[in-house]
Amino acid sequence: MQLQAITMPDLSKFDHNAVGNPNNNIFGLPFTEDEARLVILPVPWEVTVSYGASTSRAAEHVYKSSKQVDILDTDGKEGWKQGFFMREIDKRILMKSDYLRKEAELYIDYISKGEPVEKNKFMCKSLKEINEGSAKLNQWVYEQCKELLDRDKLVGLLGGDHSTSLGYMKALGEKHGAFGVLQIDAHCDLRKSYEYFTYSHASVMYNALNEIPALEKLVQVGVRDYSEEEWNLVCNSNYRVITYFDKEIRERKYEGETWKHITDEIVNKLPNKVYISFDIDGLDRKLCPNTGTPVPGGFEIEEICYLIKRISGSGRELLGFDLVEIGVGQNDWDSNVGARVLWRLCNLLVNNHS
Ligand SMILES: [Mn+2]
Repeated sequence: MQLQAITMPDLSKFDHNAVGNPNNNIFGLPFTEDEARLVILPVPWEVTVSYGASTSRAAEHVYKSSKQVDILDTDGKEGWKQGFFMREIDKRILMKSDYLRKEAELYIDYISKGEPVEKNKFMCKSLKEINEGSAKLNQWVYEQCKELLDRDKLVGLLGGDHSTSLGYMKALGEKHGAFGVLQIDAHCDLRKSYEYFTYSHASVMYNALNEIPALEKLVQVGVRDYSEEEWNLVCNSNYRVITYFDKEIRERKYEGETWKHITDEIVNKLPNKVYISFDIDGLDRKLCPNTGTPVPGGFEIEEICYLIKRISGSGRELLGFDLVEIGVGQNDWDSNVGARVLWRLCNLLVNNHS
């Protein structure tokens, strides 16, 4: 592979304590894509969401809120100086998502009344269109991520719903071989074609396990809402899937175990290469009030950052991350929190590689 010449960004005129220059990119940083070590790929897609919609608009809101984040890498290494850059939101993807979302709403409404899909030609056509559109989206994400990885960029995917990260995980598997996924989530996302949507947000890890042989271990933390089908899949996975339920973690803490002790155990379950799939609903709802499928319970941001730092500290390689299911509400609280989580993830990823 030919390595491209790395253009070092000139930060001499950049005052990170000053008011943000509106012409700058995410977090008010002055990097171009070529200069940036880490590229954020927005994926404005939420066709199969089952409850609250809005996450297809999250990336533009997070981008706006990111300008308010103070540029300080609290984990130490000033990783941001290597450059973060967010690509423009692809309007065609957003429009396609809006169009198919409308079809999905009619379809979900229809099947929720217990009507059989096979008997309704219109519904069959909708379902086909949605499944084909989702497969195309996966291919698009795969191609974008592959191209970035081939240029030796670190990639952070910003959803969109949780289905958006499948293509990215595929590209990583091809590039890196065996790897593990740390999934922070209130849900397992292990349902087989939920509501007959092959690429449902609720099926992303089921599909990843099926379609990505390099994915050797899936470690889920914070799960507190799951079906019997998912529970059986975890139990019969021969430890390919290990789930740390929110309830279990809390009970262990009540019994006096420390988060440090529990994170030691979680880290030890992971292989040497780790991808982080961060569904914002893994956090306490006060931090993501408008996420699509909120559930009581959940983590503080710092608990998750600590876990990721411990993975880094163990010598494991962080391959990349996604941050998905951020909602958009009346005020900018969701995107404000989202931008701060994104900032931490970007720094933790870059610091792992320096
Ligand atoms: Mn999820």
